[in-house]
Amino acid sequence: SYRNKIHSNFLCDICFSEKDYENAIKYYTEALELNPSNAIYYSNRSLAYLRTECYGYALADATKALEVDKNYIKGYYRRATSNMALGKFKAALKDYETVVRVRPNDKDARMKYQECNKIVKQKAFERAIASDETKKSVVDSLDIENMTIEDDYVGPKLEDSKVTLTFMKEMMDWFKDQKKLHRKCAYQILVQVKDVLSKLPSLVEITLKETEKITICGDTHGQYYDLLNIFKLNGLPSETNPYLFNGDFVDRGSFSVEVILTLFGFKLLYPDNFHLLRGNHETDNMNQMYGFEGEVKAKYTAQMFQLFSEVFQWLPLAQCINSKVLVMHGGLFSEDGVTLEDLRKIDRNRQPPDSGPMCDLLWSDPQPQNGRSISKRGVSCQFGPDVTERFLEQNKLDFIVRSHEVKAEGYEVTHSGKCITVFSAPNYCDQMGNKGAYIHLRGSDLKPEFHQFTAVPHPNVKPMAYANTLMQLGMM
Ligand SMILES: [Mn+2]
Repeated sequence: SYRNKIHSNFLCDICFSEKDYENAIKYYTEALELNPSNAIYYSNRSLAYLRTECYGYALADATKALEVDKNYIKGYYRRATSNMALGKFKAALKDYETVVRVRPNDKDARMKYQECNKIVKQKAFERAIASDETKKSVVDSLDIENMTIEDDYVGPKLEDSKVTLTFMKEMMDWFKDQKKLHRKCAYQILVQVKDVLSKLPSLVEITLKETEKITICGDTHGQYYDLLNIFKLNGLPSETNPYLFNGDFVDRGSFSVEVILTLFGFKLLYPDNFHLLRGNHETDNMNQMYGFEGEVKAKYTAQMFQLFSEVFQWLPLAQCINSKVLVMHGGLFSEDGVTLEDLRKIDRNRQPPDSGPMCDLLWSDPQPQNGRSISKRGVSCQFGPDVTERFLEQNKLDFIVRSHEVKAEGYEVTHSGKCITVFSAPNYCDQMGNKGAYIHLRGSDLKPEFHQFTAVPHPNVKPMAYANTLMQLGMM
């Protein structure tokens, strides 16, 4: 009823204006215990799950809302958004279709239907050309040598086609002033880094000497100014100041191009002392929804996005330090018995599959209780302390370091110290109020040492500015 709607919107406003989605979820869960047949509560909790990236739970709640009241229009929108977030575009389209049928004069509904329909058609087209022969690399169709740099470009240029420390410093300052690197230089970096990454194994193994230390950073998600702050606090990367960035460099934050070109530049400058692992956001489906594809198209071209996609496919999936610490973006596996040898053998040059070890490395999350559960995200699984224990024992490891989840303190130690989460995007999406963190590991004892930091200001371009309109906050 109308009164009900006003009432629930009012409650929703209180919870959501504070951006305290965890408490909003708690609140609606309590409300549902008292009144389990309230479609609005399911629908509102679904939105809170969407905001906290629990797309599997969001989908379940939207479905439940529609079971309770199949005429509840918002339920269809929520279910559609959940499916979009999970890359299930056809299922999403069905719900938008329903809304348009019920409300033929609703312009907003029609617009969303058309936007979703466009994606479904585009995906069908992509599948059709993908099955024609093996896909050609963008590299073969580029003539970088003959790209000219216009006289009025006064920004950084590679020196003899090489990335140098001077170039890196100039480029970081250039980006800081919101200026664009010349496309020729961007292409040079991409082609060279593809070559470097493609020569690495899927599981990278490094050894730290007694006196050496490495810095491990988690998700950066296009927060370029926070990345610069990490370098300010912890020193620029160098041969004696090695870094490992653990995936999810792009999407959400609107300075993803700047983040990724900076990270790729350092990979070229210090290939043996600067490490990058793939996250679940270094993938086509995520980039289409969460901004990176849109950002590259806005700042450069669709062709350049294709090349980024090719490079992402060559990012390694895991890294082992001194045969004792295993680092990956997501976590452990849907089945017991996976060995380091299995990880070495993964044929990674592809979009990740829906299941199996490659999917799990990018997508899984730890859980406090033993065993495994269905993923709150709707992809891969959640694994308990016993799963971690068995994996470490079988592979003679001490602990794992993973990222992938925002944490209030920037890091979290779980599974009796054997599963560590690190997240390096402070005040994630300008909303979450969390700290960022990075970890120091020393060769002498491999004991994790945590360093926290807070967000720094950035120019007035909001997160998700380049994301698909259906994923933008006001649209859900
Ligand atoms: Mn992630």
